[in-house]
Amino acid sequence: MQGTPNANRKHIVLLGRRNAGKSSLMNAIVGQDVSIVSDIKGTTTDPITKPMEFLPFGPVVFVDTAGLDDEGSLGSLRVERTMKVLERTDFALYVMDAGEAAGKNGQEEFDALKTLEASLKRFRIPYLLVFNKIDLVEGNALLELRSKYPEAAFVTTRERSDIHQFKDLLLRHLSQDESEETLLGDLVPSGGTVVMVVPIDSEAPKGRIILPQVQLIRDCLDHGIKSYVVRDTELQEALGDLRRVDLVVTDSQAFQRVSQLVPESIPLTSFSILFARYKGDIGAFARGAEAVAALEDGSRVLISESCTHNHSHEDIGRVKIPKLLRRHTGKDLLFEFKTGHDLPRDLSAYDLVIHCGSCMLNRKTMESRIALCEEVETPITNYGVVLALVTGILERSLAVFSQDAMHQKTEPIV
Ligand SMILES: Nc1nc2c(ncn2[C@@H]2O[C@H](COP(=O)(O)OP(=O)(O)OP(=O)(O)O)[C@@H](O)[C@H]2O)c(=O)[nH]1
Ligand code: SF4
Ligand SMILES: [Mg+2]
Repeated sequence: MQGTPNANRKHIVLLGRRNAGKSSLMNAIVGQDVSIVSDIKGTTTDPITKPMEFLPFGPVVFVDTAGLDDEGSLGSLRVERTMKVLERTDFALYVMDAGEAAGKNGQEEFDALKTLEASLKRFRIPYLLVFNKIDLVEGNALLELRSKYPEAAFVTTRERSDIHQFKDLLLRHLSQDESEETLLGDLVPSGGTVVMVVPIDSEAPKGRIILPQVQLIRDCLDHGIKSYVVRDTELQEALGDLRRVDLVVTDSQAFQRVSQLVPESIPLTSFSILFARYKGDIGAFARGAEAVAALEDGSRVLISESCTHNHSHEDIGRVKIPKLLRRHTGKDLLFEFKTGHDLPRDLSAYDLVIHCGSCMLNRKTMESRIALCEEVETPITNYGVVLALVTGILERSLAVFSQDAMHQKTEPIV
């Protein structure tokens, strides 16, 4: 799992006020000095990431952040950076100095947590309150804290045994919050059969198949699903060979050709639709696609692309989608483009947001972005779904998801 990209790792973020011991705790958890520790407030200035295998849970990335109470103009920029990290946070550790919490200004500590709670709620981030530096608190005051916050963790980064126990507790929390994420393990029963169609044309990279296809094969193996990989030219023969096929997944470019070969009784979808569901919320994206019909002359459409360097996508976002959407709607649409990590602040100014496939982002980031759009009632969809819409294949490629699965990925189709 060494090569697991950060986009596929659970992001566990350490938050709290300056000097609470966030960096000390991160170093203790990962067993390395990755983040600088000092008694000077504001030592950590930028988010520090450390990917690791957190067994038996799996691949995670820990993120240490700057203190939330940082001051001055530079300080508030740092706080802004920390808050930005929330967008991609799957689980937060809120670190509080137990000595401060039990002291005469303790209320300040809890007020700071209360302020942050609104943001944690907004992005639906579960969190664990961690009282650190318990070695500095005398017995009775510590007992009082423990009885007031029975769900919290109590540690000192000075004690190795505390950290071991803390890691076990964290693992239990992570496993609790874990809903299984799968590309198609919930669509096809174990023992079922999937045929993948991978055209080998001039666009296919020489000598290999691309990562989404590899990931789908792995997902089938994980779920005991038999997968067959064929070119479009051998598809008909393959369908004849197999007694039963539960699902056909094709490259979108070949969808129309493939849909003529696959009988209506066999569900058919595309790699990009499966990934739109895996990396976001296919129900929200499908609703976003419905909003295309309501676009008018002068409607503002934001095209959001996460990487600034990906030239092969430039054509899709900047040229192909605007051209196809103008033709599909017959309207004079106004397109704006945004590349990079942030969405514009005022999303209510747009009639539709079309996001890239977000392969370099974790699922949480897309969920946060969808939530931000929903807050201001701006529909959001993605490249794969829009391309399926304008080429007339959306309906069939979504039919594999039952109504329930459009909102929650649970219902098997067979
Ligand atoms: N007594 C005691 N001191 C601790 C403990 N954990 C951390 N410290 C000390 O607290 C100070 C601050 O620790 P850091 O880990 O740098 O705190 P931080 O939250 O990362 O601080 P910033 O990066 O400034 O926001 C350092 O002097 C640490 O040695 C602990 O469990 N007990
Ligand atoms: S689809 Fe992936 S590679 Fe392309 S811009 Fe989005 S995140 Fe980057
Ligand atoms: Mg620090």
